Amino acid sequence: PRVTLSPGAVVLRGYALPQAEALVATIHTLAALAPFRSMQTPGGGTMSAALTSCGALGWVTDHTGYHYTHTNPFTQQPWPALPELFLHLATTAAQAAGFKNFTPNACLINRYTAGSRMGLHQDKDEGDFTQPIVSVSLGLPMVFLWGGLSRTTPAFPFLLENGDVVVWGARARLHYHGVKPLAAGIHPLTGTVRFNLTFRFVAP
Ligand code: MD3
Ligand code: FE
Repeated sequence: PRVTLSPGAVVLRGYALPQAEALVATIHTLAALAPFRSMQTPGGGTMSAALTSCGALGWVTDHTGYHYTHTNPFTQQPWPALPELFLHLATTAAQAAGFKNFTPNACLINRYTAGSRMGLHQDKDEGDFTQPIVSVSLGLPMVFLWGGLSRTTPAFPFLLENGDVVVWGARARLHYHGVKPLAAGIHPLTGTVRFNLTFRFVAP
C-alpha cells in the first residue's frame, strides 16, 4: 500500500520485505569493510545511533562539523561501493513514488540499539535538494517523527516497520524529522537492532 504522509513524502509499506534478508546480509558484509562507528557531533555530543556509509560519498560528523567525504576517516579507505541490490531497490522505489531519475551516490546506514534516538533535524548537507532521499527500515520497529519546514512545527509520530520504504522529495525534502528512542525487542532478522538505510544524491 502507498500512503502519502505529506506532499512529497510517499510511504511504500513493506516494499523491501522480499529483499529484507539479503539487505541485512549485505549490511553485515559492508560493515566488515567499513565498521559502524559512534560519532561525535560538532556540539561535543555523541550520536546514539552507530553509523557507516557506502557509495562514492559517506557522511561523517566530528568536532569540526557535518560533511560528506570520499574516504572513510576511520580506515583511510574509500567507502565501499553501493551494492547493486541497494541501488536497484532505491531507484525502483523512487520511481514507484513518482521520482523518475534518482541517481544516489551515497547511502548512510544507521544502526539503533535500545534507547538510541535521533533528534529533530533537516538533511541539508547534500547541497542538492532536487532529488529525493529514499529510506529503508529493517528489523525492530521505531517511531519516526515528522515535522515541518520550521523546527517549531509540532512533529507527529509515525511507526516505521521492517521492510518499509519512504521516499522524501519535492516539498518534503527539507522537513524536520527525527526518531524516538528505540524500544528494546528482538527481531528475527536483526536481533536487538534496527537498521535504516538512506539513499542520497550528494552534489559532487
Ligand atoms: C525526511 N534517519 O539518517 S529515516 C537520517 O530512521 C535520518 O534512521 C532516520 O533521519 C532513521 O538522516 C529517519 C527517514 C528520513 C530520512 C531522511 C529524510 C526522513 C527524511 C530526509 C528528508 C526528509
Ligand atoms: Fe535525517
